[in-house]
Amino acid sequence: MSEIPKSHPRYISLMIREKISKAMKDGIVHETGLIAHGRGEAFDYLLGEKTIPMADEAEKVAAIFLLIAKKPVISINGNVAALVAEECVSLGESIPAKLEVNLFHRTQERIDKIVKELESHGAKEVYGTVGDAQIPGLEHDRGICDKDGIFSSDVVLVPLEDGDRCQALIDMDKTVIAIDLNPLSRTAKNANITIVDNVVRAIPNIEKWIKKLKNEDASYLINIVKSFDNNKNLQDVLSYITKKLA
Ligand code: PTJ
Repeated sequence: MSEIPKSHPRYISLMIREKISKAMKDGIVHETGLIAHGRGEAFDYLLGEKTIPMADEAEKVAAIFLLIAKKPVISINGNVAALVAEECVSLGESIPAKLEVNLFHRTQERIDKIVKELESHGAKEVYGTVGDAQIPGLEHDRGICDKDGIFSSDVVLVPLEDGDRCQALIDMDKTVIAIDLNPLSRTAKNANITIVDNVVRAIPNIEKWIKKLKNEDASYLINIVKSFDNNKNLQDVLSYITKKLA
């Protein structure tokens, strides 16, 4: 990695770029993942590169859905593995939830590399290598998934998602929690719970909420979920950004 002095005003953002760039050279991130990252950076800049209150609220609700789920799964792609592999393993253990590698640009080589990356951070079992099921309505490799993983899940956490798969999972009656810095994306609009935050902040913050809420009474948790309105939350995010620009 190139040397970036800690005193640089954009140190964190530049370090994240370095991670993505290295992971692309290592074959974990697809080259278009760099473009996706750049788009994310632009939206993160508009948010002030911090977890805004609406994101924190969505992260809390996401934690509750993951806690009350019977078969929760965290979907992992190249960018997520590059940025938060360790944090996803830790989140999976805290819920507990399965991890499944599910790629837009699917190759066996990338799947194997991402599985190894997750295992190097302590993952004991990673789904996504079998590919013995198909998400209905998706005519693309991204529809391939594991029968014992995403296919039979009830709640799926999908960081950095493409809109079509998000909708297809909802059509399968799954609850979809999306993490997407772009509040205008199809994924953001389609998901049941949309977290407009950077994965590097969102994943650890969901885990913080898991730990805080794990022993709470079910009726208390259900009341929090009932009072959450995803469309309103997204509108509030857009108002937050526009006020910041004014
Ligand atoms: O690894 P693969 O093969 O599964 O491919 C992954 C990418 C990301 C290339 C693929 O899913 C893709 O093309 O995604 P999109 O359609 O470009 O969408 C990515 C979305 O994630 C965009 O709306 C970005 O704003 C958002 N995004 C990018 N970086 C981050 C992010 N959201 C949260 N945290 C980030 N760090």
